[in-house]
Amino acid sequence: MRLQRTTLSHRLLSLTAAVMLAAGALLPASILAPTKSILAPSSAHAATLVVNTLNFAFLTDGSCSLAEAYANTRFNSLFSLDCAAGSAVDLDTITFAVSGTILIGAGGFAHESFHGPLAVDGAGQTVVLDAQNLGQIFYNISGSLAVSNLTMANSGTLGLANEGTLALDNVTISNSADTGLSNSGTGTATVNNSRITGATALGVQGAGVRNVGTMTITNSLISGNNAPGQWGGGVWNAGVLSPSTLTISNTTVSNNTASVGAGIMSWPPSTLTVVDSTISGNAAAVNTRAGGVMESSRNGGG
Ligand SMILES: [Ca+2]
Repeated sequence: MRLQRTTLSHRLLSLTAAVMLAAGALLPASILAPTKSILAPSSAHAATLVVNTLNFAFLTDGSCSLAEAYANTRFNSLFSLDCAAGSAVDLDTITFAVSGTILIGAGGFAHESFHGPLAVDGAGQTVVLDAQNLGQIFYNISGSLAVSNLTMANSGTLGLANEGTLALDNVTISNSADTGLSNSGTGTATVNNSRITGATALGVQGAGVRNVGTMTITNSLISGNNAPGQWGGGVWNAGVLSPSTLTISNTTVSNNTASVGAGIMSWPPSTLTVVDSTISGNAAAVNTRAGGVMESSRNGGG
């Protein structure tokens, strides 16, 4: 898995670079020959970058696209003149002035600590970021990423991968080709009021949620995820380098499938705490007694 994520990171970074390269011909000469004032990390204060077009493309046309907002937060500068500048130090927030579906394709966004903290918030709009089964929309390699009030659909790989500090609020991650939400490394993820549905694990444990870090899930739904031939259809919780910790409260884990541990599968010495939650309708194909919650060799009902 580590190798897979490293490869993915490079892929996402390359894609971002490709977007920049493709956009080069459209950029003013002053940006094509960058000066320190343009591309060096900026000390600018916290910025709000307002996406006002559903066209994802990097195009200097007076409209701020999501690709351009990404670039400005990534380079902590005014890389695109169509959006506000980003900051390397203070929180950048990407908001939306339009509702609809933004076709991301393979143009996913890898966030790292040196980009500065980032929030992407669809509040006030109905925003769907659609990867069209091609790429991954967000990969938080390090640093702080908060995503709220939007849908991430049809990832071609992991729905959202986190190895830093991640906060999700009122987010839907649907129909991912691999695990919906993956938290690994030293990652800490906090999930509130969110839905993770329709993911299919590709040869790994954990279809809906895969936690090998520290994660809290509250007031959420994990449903309709499938781990064919694997363990943990709804949730997989296990530490690789150190025990993981997962707390689930006021959450429904339903109608997930796997070979074993269809609802939730936790592997000691990792810690799983489930409070005031509903575990129902999960189906294990191999160990049919382990449909709901399973911890190591112990069978669970539900
Ligand atoms: Ca533009």
